[in-house]
Amino acid sequence: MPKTILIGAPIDTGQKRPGCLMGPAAYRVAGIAREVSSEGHGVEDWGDLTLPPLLAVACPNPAVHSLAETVGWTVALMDKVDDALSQGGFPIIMGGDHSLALGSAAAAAAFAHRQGRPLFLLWLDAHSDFHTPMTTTSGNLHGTPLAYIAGREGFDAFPPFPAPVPAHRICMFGIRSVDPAEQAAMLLHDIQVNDMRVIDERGLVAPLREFLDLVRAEGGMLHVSLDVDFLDPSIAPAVGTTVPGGTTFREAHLVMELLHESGLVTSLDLVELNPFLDDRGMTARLMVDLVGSLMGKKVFDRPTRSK
Ligand SMILES: [Mn+2]
Repeated sequence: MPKTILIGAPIDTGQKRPGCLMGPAAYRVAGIAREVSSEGHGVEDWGDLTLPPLLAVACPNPAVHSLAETVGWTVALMDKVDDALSQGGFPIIMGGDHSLALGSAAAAAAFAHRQGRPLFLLWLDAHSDFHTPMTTTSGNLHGTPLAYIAGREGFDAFPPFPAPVPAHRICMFGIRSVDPAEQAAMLLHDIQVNDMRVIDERGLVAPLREFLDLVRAEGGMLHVSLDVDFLDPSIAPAVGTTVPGGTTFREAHLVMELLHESGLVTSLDLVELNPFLDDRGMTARLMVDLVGSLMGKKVFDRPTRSK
């Protein structure tokens, strides 16, 4: 396992509920570096990114807000995550809202392209995030990264996506909230959607293994984007967009354990944690626990903790 590089992305501008900018600090307080190193992996914390000087950018959709800031964060992340990958590291981007994936996935795509390897995307999220800046009605750009990654039009204000990821290399998991405009576009693009209905019927293991087999067969890199709202709000309340019916504690750990066993994951986003909404750090701790499982920890036989 390559050395883990922690990159703080204190980004709040992809949506309207303040608090995600405290995410990186919460992950550190919850012991993310210790969790990684206790599984025997090297870890470096590169600190938090800062917003570069803003460019003059515009979008014809008047609903879109914080465009210049989101473009700025995207550029900063493209640079820093690429650095981490180029040094042979395993970057974990600690968000920050999901707009950070515009930059982290772009960096992963640029790096994979230079390596001559295909990039795959695993989207663990309640939402499909398949809006473009032109189709969003909320104007919240945290709902757009998958459309950028898939090469949809409407991102003129952003750097061109380095190597758009074809639909068969994108897998959505845990989806249970999709806007009509997104649904139509997803059908058009033929994106594989494992919504909660699929997970109810087939379980997690079979569809996830099918996707991982594909990554392995094509010698791909795998960027995983883990949104807090992938988890059920009863175990992960610290998110601005709770949707009932999310994955359970065990299901989420199982995903991470399968990912660990696959050895295929090359970069990871942790997004949408809003510590201001948390209940005594339970969500931050759960997310850090999930990172532990991705690093190889098994969840069994643990002492009962007092809260
Ligand atoms: Mn999301």
